Amino acid sequence: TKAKKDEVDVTRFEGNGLSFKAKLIGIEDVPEARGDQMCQDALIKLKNAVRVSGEHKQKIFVNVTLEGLKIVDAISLAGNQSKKKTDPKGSKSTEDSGDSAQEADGSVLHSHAVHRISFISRDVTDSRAFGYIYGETDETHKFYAIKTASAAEQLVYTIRDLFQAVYDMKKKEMEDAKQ
Ligand code: I3P
Repeated sequence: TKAKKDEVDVTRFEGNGLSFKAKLIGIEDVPEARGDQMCQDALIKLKNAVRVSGEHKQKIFVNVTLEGLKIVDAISLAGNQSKKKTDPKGSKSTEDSGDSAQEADGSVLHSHAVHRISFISRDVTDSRAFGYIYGETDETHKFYAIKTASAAEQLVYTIRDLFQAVYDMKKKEMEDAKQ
C-alpha cells in the first residue's frame, strides 16, 4: 500500500542503532533554530578556528538511535575496547558485537534527543561535512559541526530517516489512541 512504501525501517534505529565514524569540528551558539546560510557561516567559522588553532579535531562516533543522536568519544572507546580484550573478567560476553561495546563503554560527550534537533545542514563546500542545530532550551540553539570519515550524506540521510521513523511512530500512536 501507499503508506507502507513511504515507511522507514525503524528496526535499524532500535537498540544500539547505527554508528558513524567522524570528527567534531566544533560547537557554536547560533541565534535561530534553522537556516541554511546561518549553518554554512557557522561551519566556515568553526573550520577556520580549527585551522588557526592547529589542533587535531576530536575523533568521535555519531550514534543514531530512536533516542536521538549521541556524540561518543572515539578515543575513550578504543581504550575501553582494548582493556576488554586483556581483561576477561571485564568483558560481559563474547557474543557482544563491537556496536554494543561502543554503546556501553564509549564516553558520551553529547546526547541529543530527536525532538530538540531543529535543523540539519550539509556543507555545500565539503562533501564530508555537515552540521545540525540542537535546542538546549526554546531560546538557546547550538550548532554542532561534524566531519564524517566517508560521505556526509550517508549520515544526513540516516538522520532524516530517523526523524521520519519517529514521526511515523508518533502518528501511529495518536491514531491508535483515537480508536
Ligand atoms: C588533513 C590533515 C588534518 C586532518 C584532516 C586531513 O590532511 O591531516 O590534520 O585533520 O582530516 O584530511 P591533509 O593535510 O592532507 O589535508 P585533523 O588533524 O583534525 O584530524 P579530516 O579530513 O578528517 O578533517
